[in-house]
Amino acid sequence: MTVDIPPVKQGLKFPDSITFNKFFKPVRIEADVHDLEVQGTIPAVLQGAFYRLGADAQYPPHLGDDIYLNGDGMMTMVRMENGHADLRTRFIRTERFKAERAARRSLYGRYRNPYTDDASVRGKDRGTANTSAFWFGRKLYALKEDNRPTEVDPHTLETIGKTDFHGTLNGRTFTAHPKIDPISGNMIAYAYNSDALVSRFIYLYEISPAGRVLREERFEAPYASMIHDFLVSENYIAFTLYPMIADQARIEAGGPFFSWDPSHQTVVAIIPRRLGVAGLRWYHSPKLVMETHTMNAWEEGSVLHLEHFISNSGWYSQFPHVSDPNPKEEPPFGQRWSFDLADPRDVFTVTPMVPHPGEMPVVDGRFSGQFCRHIFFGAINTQLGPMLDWGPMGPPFNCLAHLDQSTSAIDYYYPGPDASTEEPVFVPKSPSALEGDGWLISVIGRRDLNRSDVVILDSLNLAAGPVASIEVPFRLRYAFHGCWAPADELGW
Ligand code: V55
Ligand code: FE
Repeated sequence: MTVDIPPVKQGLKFPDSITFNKFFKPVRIEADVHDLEVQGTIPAVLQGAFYRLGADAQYPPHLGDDIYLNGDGMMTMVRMENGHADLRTRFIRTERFKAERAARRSLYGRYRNPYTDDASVRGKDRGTANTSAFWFGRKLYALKEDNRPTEVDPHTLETIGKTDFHGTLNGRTFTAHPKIDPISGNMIAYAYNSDALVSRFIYLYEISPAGRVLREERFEAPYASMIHDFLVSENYIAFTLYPMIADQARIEAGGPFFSWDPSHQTVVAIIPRRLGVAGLRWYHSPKLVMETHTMNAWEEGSVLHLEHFISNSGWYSQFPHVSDPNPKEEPPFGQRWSFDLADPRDVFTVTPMVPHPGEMPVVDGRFSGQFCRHIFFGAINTQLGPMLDWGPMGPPFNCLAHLDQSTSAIDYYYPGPDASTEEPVFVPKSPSALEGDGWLISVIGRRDLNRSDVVILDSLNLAAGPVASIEVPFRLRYAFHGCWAPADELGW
């Protein structure tokens, strides 16, 4: 009698590419570590949880290689209680995650391109829920701009599921960068590619803390492009649109979802919040640039100031140039764009804010939409130390920075020559603390130790170094955006 022994399948292996090797190799650990080691003292006001969301990868891509942005959502929680810190990490259980886990391999193809998927998942939801952990209305969301928000249990990090805000959200997508209006408490949000895989319509939403869409409007952009972030002041909403173009024919041919097409212009849409899209005005940037992330918008008389990070090139580490096979990616710099709305002309002024590359900014959310004196961000300052090895999204930050707009002085936290910083999350020191006086939480990637620290810094004295450094006993894969949820809102 003979027995059929099935052949041994090839072992699972991630490619040795910039997305998947060295310090950016997928981590995939779903951890529960109680009482992390803490150096220093966690401030007493930090009772609650720090969340961050990024892209990990459950399986090597079946198409060979991939971009970093296409990974599976992985949430980190550091729960802080009376100076103690507990860690939890969980993959978001998207339809994609569940289908690939069941198949024990990658089934979904390129970033936002359903034409590259395995036949077994054709037509299935392909969201990755990997960009932003967002706390609003006592709920925790995992956001990715190509899909609806995914609700996550803030205690267990279990995936609850996608939300349509009690049936009030019509679109199929939702931004990863909503803003909370500190005056009304409502969320101001938008969606693009919401009514089709590729669309020129942009939808605006205002959502109550009870989780209901109160207002929806739409307007048409001159082209269908990536719209990753936007700006909200007390009375205006603004979008910087740049030609990271989505091309339906190229997508259907299995190509990249976006590519940088310099035949289009960078434009700004300014929308008065009360009047809505009926009052929309378009401005044309004389320079072809890309907005990466926004800091803040505020008004001074008839002038609207938009503060954001701006790059003079496309984002070639993720998406190609339409014709140049070897384009040079430029780093983002902080700029203030000022629009005198009393002037009927299509003009604005540009003022540089930061003398070196920076990104991933945050302001004190209690004051967003008004002038914020203090701006915090990740930066590359080669006067502090060397550049780190290029990662899958370009050169990593080597410091955290605090720009004081009243003096133009910049204060830095430099974590050492083999360490990178991530987006800082801001928590005020008390409800009555002055604007910008808080604690910054950031994750430090320590290449020399192949692990991560969660650091807590005095926002107004970064140079003093962390007041607390929480040791994570393994490496957290570089993530995108995080938030803080206070214990009283969490119901702890
Ligand atoms: C960005 C990030 C994304 C994405 C599109 O930072 C743009 C920009 C993490 O995913 O899908
Ligand atoms: Fe972002």
